Amino acid sequence: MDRFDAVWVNARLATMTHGRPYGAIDDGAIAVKDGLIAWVGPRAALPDGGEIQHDAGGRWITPGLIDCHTHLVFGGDRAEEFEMRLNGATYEEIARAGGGIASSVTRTRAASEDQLYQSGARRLKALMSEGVTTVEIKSGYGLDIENEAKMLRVARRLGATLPATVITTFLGAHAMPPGFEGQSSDYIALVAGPMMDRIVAENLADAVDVFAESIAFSPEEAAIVFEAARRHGLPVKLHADQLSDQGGAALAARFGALSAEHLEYASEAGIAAMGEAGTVAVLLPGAYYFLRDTTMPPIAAMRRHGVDIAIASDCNPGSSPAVSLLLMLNMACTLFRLTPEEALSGVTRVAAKALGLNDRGILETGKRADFVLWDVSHPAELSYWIGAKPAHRIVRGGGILEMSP
Ligand code: DI6
Ligand code: FE
Repeated sequence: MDRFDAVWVNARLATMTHGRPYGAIDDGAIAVKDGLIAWVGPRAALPDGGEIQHDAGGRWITPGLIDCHTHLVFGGDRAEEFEMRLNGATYEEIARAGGGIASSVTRTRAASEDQLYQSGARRLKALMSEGVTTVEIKSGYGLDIENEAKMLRVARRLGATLPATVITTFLGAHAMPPGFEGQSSDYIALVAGPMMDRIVAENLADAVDVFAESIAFSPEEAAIVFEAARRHGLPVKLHADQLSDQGGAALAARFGALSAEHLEYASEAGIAAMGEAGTVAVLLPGAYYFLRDTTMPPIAAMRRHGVDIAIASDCNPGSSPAVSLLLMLNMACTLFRLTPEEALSGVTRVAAKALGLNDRGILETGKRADFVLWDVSHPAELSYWIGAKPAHRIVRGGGILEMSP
């Protein structure tokens, strides 16, 4: 029996492990067996045993990219609200007037499962064409039992039919649905009770998320949903302090959340608590950009308190209609002043941590053989170009993807 199924040689590896910048190995090799990395290191030390040899042509190889925060399953779009905002309305005003998330809820409820699958697949394929091999998808535009289950079934089907790992997150507490005006405690009881029971019974969610915000739910309401998630053994995450300081970062930390997202208005104390808890900060520069926010997330505090930073697209119809994770790397650097190395860690090693996955995100023996060959001469180019398509070949579970560009 061959020791390896295939060996990739003549590569420069950005392993994204600690130590050297990018965990770089100059003249590197990766051996694959049964979908996993069986060996990785300098080519000169590569043991014998590769049946098929692939020449990477001196290209850089990174782990497959991970988009750890998206809402890419939804009906319709919100281009008309984009126009309203350009004519002077704010995101919050549109939301309070019954638009915003609620208008996507109407369109998502009206869409069939096949329609949602088709439009979601288009967006997922756009992400994948840039080297994304793992993506998280949230519910949150159904907001009743049937439609939340429908969205999550579509997300599961995307993962089952397309060559990407899909992690699903139940975000029933995304906004108040029509019919529950002024009865948020009733709606939260539904989300934390029958809705979550059904989602769990059908194994539709890998995690639970809440939008804690003045236009959504209070920290106390988020805590009720988190308690229910805990009873079901599901990890939690939180849309925290995006538009105002709600104490979301500290709440996420208190529940040992995998991640807290957005965080533009998070306090230093909240960030410190996240550092203590090991909760990842997921930054979403697409939403910051698209809503023309001017309050930066407290990056310096995150660095000071040892909070790991991930970057994601937040792909959604209202605040970040983004289907390019590489553009988010560029924005993380230009808008948030992250270094290109921090940005790349944020869509590989740290993004895996934000999803609770320890089988991917770095090039290391035993991890999944998900990696990308790039037509770049330095990994910083992945953050530098705008609109380039530098992915040369995408390998997932050891196999070359046919859709490789
Ligand atoms: N924060 C966001 O940026 C998205 N969801 C959330 O909780 C926006 C969702 C939308 O506007 O449709
Ligand atoms: Fe989001």
